[in-house]
Amino acid sequence: MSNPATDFPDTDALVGVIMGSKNDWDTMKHACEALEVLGVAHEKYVVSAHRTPARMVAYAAGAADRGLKVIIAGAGGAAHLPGMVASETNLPVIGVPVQSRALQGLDSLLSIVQMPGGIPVATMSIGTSGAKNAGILAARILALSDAKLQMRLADFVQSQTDAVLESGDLA
Ligand code: RP5
Repeated sequence: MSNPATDFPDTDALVGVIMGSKNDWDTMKHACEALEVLGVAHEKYVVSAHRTPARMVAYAAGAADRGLKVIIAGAGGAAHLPGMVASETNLPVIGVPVQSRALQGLDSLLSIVQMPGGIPVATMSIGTSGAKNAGILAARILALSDAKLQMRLADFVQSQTDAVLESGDLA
């Protein structure tokens, strides 16, 4: 019998975006928005290392078989999710430190970035910029074997450059 807590449906997604709490969505939506802009199929789930550990192991261990190529994991505070996920899969894992209330995300950053040798997590900056960059980095990884995505990334970078130049210089 299937268990909705630990069984994940078939998917066409290439990137899995997971977060430790629904409260992380305000940050993690920036990863999904970047993937949307770049036309990268993705899925999103709340998966907590501490509150739903069995679900976390099931997601990470099954990710490659479900066709995912990259996992973006965001968490705040004692942010063990990215590292634990990286220990249960050989897919590249990108960690996003969510800004915490008590310590403004420094706790999240240090929890994610200080991985022991052998289990890498590509750690982004704290908060929304980190989440956005996580989406873009995932796209860059996928673009290594996707020429069309490479072109969309080049257009994206060019449009950023154009926007800065068009906004004019200081008076
Ligand atoms: C972490 O604890 C989550 O990633 C979240 O950032 C933090 C607080 O979670 P809530 O208490 O807001 O659900 O697991």
